[in-house]
Amino acid sequence: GVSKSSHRTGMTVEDLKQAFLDNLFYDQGKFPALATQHDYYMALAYAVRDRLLQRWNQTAATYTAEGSRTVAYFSAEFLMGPQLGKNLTSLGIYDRVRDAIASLDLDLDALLDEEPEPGLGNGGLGRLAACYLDSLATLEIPALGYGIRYEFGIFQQDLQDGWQVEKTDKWLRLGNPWEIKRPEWGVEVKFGGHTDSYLDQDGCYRVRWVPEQTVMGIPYDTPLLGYQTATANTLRLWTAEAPESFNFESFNSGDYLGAVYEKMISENISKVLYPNDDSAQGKRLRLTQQYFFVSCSLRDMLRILIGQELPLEKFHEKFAVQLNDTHPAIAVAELMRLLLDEHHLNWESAWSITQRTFAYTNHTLLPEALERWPIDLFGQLLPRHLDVIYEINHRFIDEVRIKFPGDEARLARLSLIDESGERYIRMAHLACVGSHTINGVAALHTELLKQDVLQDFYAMYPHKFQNKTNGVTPRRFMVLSNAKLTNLITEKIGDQWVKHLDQLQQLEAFADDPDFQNTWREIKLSCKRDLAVFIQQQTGIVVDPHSMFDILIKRFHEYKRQHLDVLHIITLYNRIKANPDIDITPRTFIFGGKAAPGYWMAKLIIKLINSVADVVNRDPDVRGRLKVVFMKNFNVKLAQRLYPAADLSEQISTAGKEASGTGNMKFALNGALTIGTLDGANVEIREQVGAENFFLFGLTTEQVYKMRAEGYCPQDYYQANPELRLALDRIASGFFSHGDTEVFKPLLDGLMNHDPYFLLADYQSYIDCQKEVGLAFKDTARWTRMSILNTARTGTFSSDRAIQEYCDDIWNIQPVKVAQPD
Ligand code: 26Q
Repeated sequence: GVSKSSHRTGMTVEDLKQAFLDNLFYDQGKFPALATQHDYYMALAYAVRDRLLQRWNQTAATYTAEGSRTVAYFSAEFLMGPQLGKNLTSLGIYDRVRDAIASLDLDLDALLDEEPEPGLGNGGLGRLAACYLDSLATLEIPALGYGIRYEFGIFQQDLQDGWQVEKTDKWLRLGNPWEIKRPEWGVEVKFGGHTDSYLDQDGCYRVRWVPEQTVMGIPYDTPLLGYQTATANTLRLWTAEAPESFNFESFNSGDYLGAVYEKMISENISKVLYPNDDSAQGKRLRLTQQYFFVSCSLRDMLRILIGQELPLEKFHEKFAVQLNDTHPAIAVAELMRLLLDEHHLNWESAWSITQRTFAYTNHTLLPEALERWPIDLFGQLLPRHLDVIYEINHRFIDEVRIKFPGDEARLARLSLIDESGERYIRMAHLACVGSHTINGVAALHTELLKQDVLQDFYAMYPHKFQNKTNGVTPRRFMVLSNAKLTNLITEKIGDQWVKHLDQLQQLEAFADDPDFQNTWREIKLSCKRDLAVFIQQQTGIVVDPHSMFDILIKRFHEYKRQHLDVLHIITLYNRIKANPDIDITPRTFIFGGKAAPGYWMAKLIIKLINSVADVVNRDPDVRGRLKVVFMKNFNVKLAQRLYPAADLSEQISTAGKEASGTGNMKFALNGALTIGTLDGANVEIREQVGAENFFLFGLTTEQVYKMRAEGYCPQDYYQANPELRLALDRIASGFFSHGDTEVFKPLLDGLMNHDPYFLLADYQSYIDCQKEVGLAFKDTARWTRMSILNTARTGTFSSDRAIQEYCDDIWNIQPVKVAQPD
């Protein structure tokens, strides 16, 4: 067994301190006089990792011995956030480590801040994957997260003159103490070339893929410890390396540079995360990334299966694979290829295993975001998979023909191949056909999938459709990021709520208790003070912690309507300018979020926010009443500072566009009230907290559809609404842009002439609703009661609830107990 020397595993303050000093000397090669803050962070991280390893190995040994059924979560993105604080919380040694570090005259918060953000995702989808891995480990479900170890994660956002500027995210520069490289489990992945057919020894007709290029996939493993359990699951991310014998011809002909060039090309595969979270422009490298990690992962799973002496026919019994959107959907064709060509199963057996293995989660309602690959590009990269997909399609279309005879239009709509113009492969169709279950991520979203986006698949396979409303982990977004609120809740209702978030309901009993309300309010104020200090450090802007903190943080996209919030700010500003004595609830508007680098309109909206901020923050007429702050480089680290300090959560997407949202849940759990549309999970949040504790505005999805069908004319709203006109005219006049009347013209022209996201139609409803918000905030007792009820009633949005539903309804998997180390 493992030796139990206490400097590796001991949990007393003294053990932890010794381990830290030991690592500083032996791992970092430093002594205190030379050590940087980062050295201290690394020394502490390794001390914590040592304490994870026992549990990690114990978990792996248990799963191997028991041959446990395992979830494989396939995702092109995992937005994990920093690991040190999270692991301290999971191990239950946060306070002891703080003391150990303090005894050396160091500050734990400063060390935590040294950890670079592992930004291996764009936003909601990647963060959801991270929350789900946390819940899987906490619920003691055997699970593996499979993805890509991008050398550069999501770009770092800088601002220059109010414009977004992107910088490369070199998160690995100083090393990553959480991962362990496992070169012994490297696998080969092949690309390109052509297929031909041959007769094997038994005279069987077989297809052979003759690929052109090979790369190695090398796994890097990170332990994921559950909250106060012994279960430590694995996040396994793949890096692309050139195989030694990369290009025989180049090597043999003495073309050293040619060989090195090709090495460089193959290492490109895992170089950088695509920074789009919407459009699916068919880039070859993106498809290469997707196939690369999927192929590595499936081969890895086959290795595990065979290692446990299980037959291939049990693949779907050993593993449940969840496809996080269509990014890994090529797995359907790859598993078929592996079973057919490399393991010689017949089509029927291979297809049965494949369909029983996969389940598919859809995350979008935007038709332009559905992934499609041009056939030519696809066939060049994956010629054998193209054949397999044609065969899947052929058999599927026969099935449709039997169910819906004579309906040629339906066949064209359902086909895996889009033949309306240039020919494309439709990845969502491949995922739907190859999976046993298809799920949406909020109740409304799932209904819209069934009635709209995937209606033909719903007609074909109604039994495949399920809803699984998203959830978020309370360990990171409450316990770790909001210690003050956590302690208060635990004082009142005990500590079981952290794993059973429904228990927050017990707080309802205190919603009207004046003492509790006072403490609740003081905690919120204290979180706001902390944020105010940070804002001043970061931006130089002084904000008043007593003002309402009105926060909008998410990726920039027109459908998310950050510019509707801007119209509200300008409206308040105009009211104050017209009537300096007007009574307005003081507000601090806080924005954060990145725009895809090629998304010009989103970048223009960021520029608009910063331009309005410059004017508003400097105008003495509004002093003490309005402040506008754009926090650059929004990421998990920053998010953890913002949710606890929010009074108002802005969830203002056009109805029918946001699949779910998850920030909305993090805000509500931290006691923020929501102003929102009936979109995504807002609908369910409102149901839970009660209509009287939620600020609802805007068109419904049906109204949006109807308006669009009947012809929507945004100009009419502009003409009919003087305040709206004034707000738009202010922008057009150059008031916020030093007299420049051109810069925001594309934005304004878009709104006046098309307004596909109905800002002008929703403007008045939003402004009226914000007035109610302002009044409610002045009534402190009422606001505090509403805030408490938001926390008390949103326990259902825990990712534990979501994962339990996936386990019961999709994966059919049970927990496996791992023995606690002594
Ligand atoms: C696709 C092709 C090529 C390059 C990039 C992409 C790509 C990458 C990321 C497409 C989409 C994404 C991310 C989507 C996403 O984050 N969707 C959000 O998922 C959340 C979790 O379910 C929901 O809460 C949000 O409503 C949804 O917008």
